[in-house]
Amino acid sequence: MSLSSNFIDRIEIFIKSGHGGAGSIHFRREKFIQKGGPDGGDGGKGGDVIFIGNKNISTLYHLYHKRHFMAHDGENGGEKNSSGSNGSDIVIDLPIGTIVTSKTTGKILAQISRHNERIVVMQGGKGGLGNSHFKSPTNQTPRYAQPGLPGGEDYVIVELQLLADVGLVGFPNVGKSTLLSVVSHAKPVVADYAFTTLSPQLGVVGHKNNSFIMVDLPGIIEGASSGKGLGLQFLRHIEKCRVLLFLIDASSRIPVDDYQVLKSELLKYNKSIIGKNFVVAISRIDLIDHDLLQQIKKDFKKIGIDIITISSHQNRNIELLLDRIVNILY
Ligand SMILES: Nc1nc2c(ncn2[C@@H]2O[C@H](COP(=O)(O)OP(=O)(O)OP(=O)(O)O)[C@@H](O)[C@H]2O)c(=O)[nH]1
Ligand SMILES: [Mg+2]
Repeated sequence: MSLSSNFIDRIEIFIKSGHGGAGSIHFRREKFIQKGGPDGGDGGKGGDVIFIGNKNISTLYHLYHKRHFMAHDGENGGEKNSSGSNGSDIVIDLPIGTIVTSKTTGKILAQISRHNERIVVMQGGKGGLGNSHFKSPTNQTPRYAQPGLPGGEDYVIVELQLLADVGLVGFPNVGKSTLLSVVSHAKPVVADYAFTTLSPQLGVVGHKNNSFIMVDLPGIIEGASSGKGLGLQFLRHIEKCRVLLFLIDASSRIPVDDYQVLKSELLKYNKSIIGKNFVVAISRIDLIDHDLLQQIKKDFKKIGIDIITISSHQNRNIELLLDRIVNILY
């Protein structure tokens, strides 16, 4: 599976279906036949705008540089009853779990749930009938043909519902990116300061015949739910993960407090987030001594949380952590 680190989960694009071709007004002209009848052919149908589910893509990055998607117009009808050809459709690949909403009406136009699922979101205009259709006993020479009908056009919002199987959630600088770099081939930037990660980074984690997508999200700070730090934008990302992996720094003053603050920020943003499955991991345990680690375990036990204590640098308990995640996912 190819994943782009240029992560985009919501984008506005313009879509337009094709105009139908006009019917033709034409009369047969043959040698020695004085008055040939009408032989104007029909216009072709305009192309449709079609979305198709593609399990091999997981972001909307491919839409980023294009943004305008237009199907072709149908051709006009011709003489000798020849029909104009239909305009070709425009087909847009979307990851599974994408919702497309009209910007104009707010209506959901498509919800992609399966690989190869095809949804025609905008029909092309019908082609017009040529004048040969309008011959009648009283009108042998109809000088009329239908025009093609227009297609549609709209700005639509394309948005991923599901971002990843597992989302890394924590304060800045707790080692989220480091963990992702240890469990996957992703190479997020790691540095000893807050807000190193500014946009989500995806990685594929393979573990004992299972694989899942983990996303490293920008750090949360107290007040994030009211827009502090990187604010609401990444809380939206958290909503879109199946399982949350809370990462709490062992070397922080009181780790259990950090956990409570983190949880309450999420709750303030959206109560349903807390109903998600989650795992709490204490990171960077190589920075603290044995006694402190025991204290942290006790503190979390008191609030009924079974933590996993890890060190990405020393590769401690990483397998155990992945076991637990896989157990929840599968
Ligand atoms: N001692 C120790 N340091 C670690 C460990 N994991 C990460 N670090 C260090 O902690 C610092 C922050 O790591 P990052 O992975 O960038 O942290 P982050 O949570 O992604 O930070 P933001 O992107 O700013 O939110 C870096 O200096 C890492 O080298 C660990 O297991 N042990
Ligand atoms: Mg980071």
